[in-house]
Amino acid sequence: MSRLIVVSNRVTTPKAGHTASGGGLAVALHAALRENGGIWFGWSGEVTDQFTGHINFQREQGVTTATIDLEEQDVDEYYNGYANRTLWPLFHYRIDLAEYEREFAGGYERVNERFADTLTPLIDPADVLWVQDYHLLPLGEGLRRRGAANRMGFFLHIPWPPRRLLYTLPEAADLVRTLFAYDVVGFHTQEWLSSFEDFVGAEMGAVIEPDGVIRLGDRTIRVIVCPIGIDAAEFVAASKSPRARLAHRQMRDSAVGRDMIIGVDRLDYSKGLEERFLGYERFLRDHPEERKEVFLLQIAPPSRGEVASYQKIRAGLDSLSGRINGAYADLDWTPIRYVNQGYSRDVLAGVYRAARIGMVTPLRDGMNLVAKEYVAAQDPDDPGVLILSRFAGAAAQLTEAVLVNPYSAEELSDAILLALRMPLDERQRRWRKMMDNVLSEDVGWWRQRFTDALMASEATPA
Ligand code: ADQ
Repeated sequence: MSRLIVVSNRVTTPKAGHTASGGGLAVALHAALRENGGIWFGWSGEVTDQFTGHINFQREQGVTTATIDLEEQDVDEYYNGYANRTLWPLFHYRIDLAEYEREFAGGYERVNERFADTLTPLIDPADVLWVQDYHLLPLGEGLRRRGAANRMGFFLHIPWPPRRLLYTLPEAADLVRTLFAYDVVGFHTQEWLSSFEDFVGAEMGAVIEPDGVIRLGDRTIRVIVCPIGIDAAEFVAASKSPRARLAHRQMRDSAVGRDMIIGVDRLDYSKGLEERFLGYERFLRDHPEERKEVFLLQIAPPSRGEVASYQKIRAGLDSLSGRINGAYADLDWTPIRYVNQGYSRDVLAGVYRAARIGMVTPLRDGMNLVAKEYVAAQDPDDPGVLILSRFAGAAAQLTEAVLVNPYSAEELSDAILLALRMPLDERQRRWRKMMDNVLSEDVGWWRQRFTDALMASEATPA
């Protein structure tokens, strides 16, 4: 069996009771790496004065992590710059927020070259490489230039934007061309994959063949739809843990008979938090009789605080939640409980279980794992209702959710009312179908599906 090398921007190790986001991904990748005696390569998260290319190896639970430190300028231009101020907004359809600075593009290229330089000596001819996400689009091309003839795959965790939006990026075609260095490229949904085909077909003259084969010049890649899941068994177990039970009881006690609506999201403009608050406000305004029967608990730990658009969204939410609470709160009732903290998975699972409604309403989301976690944590005898944005990748699988357009306050308000009134048998029927999907297409399934496609591909060396 070949050794697997996973590469991602950050290397994270799963720890019991951790609060870091992407925990499920870390667990899944660790499992794959353990099976194949693999390496996980990426940035340590640390900053150094002068980049040396020194690799820090660590071995934990059968997995080797190999990390490098970056310079401050790298972090500014590559991570806070090109990744989070250029590609992230653009790929989430927010060209109004995307910043196109040559410095950022230069820093992105430099760091991808640094990754390629330091990784190349670690690669054996039989290794299989799997590169993760938008931070490292051109890495495969850099490795090929240095002679790597290995099987290489790339997975994109965020949406692929429509052709006309992507074209606003000055170096779009050059950047997208680098993806043809891989053998397999994976997306969460058919929609993202189709947008990719549309771009490379219409703007770059690539030839789209049946079965996901795409040719560009002398390069051939395979594109696949490979939706990520959660570690469902672990999450179900977490929802029954003593900490989850305690959190569940505390939430129920503090709800004093009211129905809880839960939202859990990184504080990010793509998650539709302002629109969610406005939809909830609309519900309160239009249904005075329901007011004290519900409350919204929104958990949103701050992320990417060095980027101005994130400071802005944070300030916007502070003021919006304050305004709504100011307008509607009473001595014995606060309509929105807004919390900016991270919680352990056990506690989150208990909180999800206590919520009558899970509200997951991103404006755009590659997949959205919170939707799946909410489903996995429910009590089968008395499950809650998932309200899910049509614009999350998860909507392609969780078709039994109450699907909404997150831009419409009216639709959100209607969905809340529908969910509150939904009879038990309908809740159970919808939940069962969603749960079947969450259990069968879990994170292990995702990883297997991708690595199978990669192993079945012909390595197409440089
Ligand atoms: P994210 O944008 O981070 O991931 P998501 O898929 O929802 O979005 O995952 C967030 C994770 O963070 C979840 O596991 C959630 O439980 C956790 N989390 C959020 N708030 C938390 C809190 N307060 N405390 C503890 N944990 C918290 C990106 C893409 C997604 C895609 C994933 C995986 O944007 O679309 O689903 O990668 O591919």
